[in-house]
Amino acid sequence: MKDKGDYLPQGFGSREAYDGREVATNMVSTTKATIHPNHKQPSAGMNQLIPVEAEPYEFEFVPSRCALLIIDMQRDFLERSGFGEMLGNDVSQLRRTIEPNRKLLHAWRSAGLQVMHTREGHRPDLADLPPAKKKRGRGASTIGDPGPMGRILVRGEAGHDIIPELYPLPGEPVIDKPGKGAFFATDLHAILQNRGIDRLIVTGVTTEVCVNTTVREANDRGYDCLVLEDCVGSYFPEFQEMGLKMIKAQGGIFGWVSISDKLLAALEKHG
Ligand code: C5J
Repeated sequence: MKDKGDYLPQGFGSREAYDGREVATNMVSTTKATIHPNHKQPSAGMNQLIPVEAEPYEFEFVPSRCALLIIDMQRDFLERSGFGEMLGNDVSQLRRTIEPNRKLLHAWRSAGLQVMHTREGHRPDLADLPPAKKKRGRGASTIGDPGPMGRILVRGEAGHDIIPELYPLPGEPVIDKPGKGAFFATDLHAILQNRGIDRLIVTGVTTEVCVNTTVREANDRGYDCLVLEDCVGSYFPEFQEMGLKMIKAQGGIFGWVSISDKLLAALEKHG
């Protein structure tokens, strides 16, 4: 059994930082629903209603009640020679989201606002992996098999972890999810409720799969979601386009769509 410190991305985060992380995982129950002492308090401006230019119409939110939810920015999906690329996908379609996410994450943290991360993956014994999910795809390698960065989509493996550029800080919950949606079989809803969150800024990968599923789940639980076009990515350009259209269609049937510059401008103006 590898030591979890072995999985830290090179040059990023210390072993102490990793151990101190607030991890919301289905493998072991270590969730602490407290805000880490390092967490900066948001300024008074962050308690007021802020409008952001968006489609199908303006998105309004109170920043202190809104979490940045970053979906599955995992090494196996995004890195060159990861599992995604091994399947023949063009990872540059996802990698273009790294820099806008990095800028947004920096601004969000600097304003003392809440950040949460998710990772798709399974227990090492695959007890939470539905046989149907394992079988589907029919590729030579599938979930649980050895991949370029450890066992594919298995918790604790290098490829399952979050890319160094967006690595979670202590106090930022990491939601380990066995499904596509971040609410299924996780404690995300409880954490959001405990923290008084009613709006989500959703970013990450992939637009039509885990981002869309999570936005739909959030919508059914009463959250308003803003999805940032430049901060979400798909291996398939046509799915990127349609995935976003589906969210904002019919007067915002699942939520709103904008770009990170517009959100950052709104934060700066009112912060
Ligand atoms: C995610 C996937 N994260 N595409 N997973 O969207 O299988």
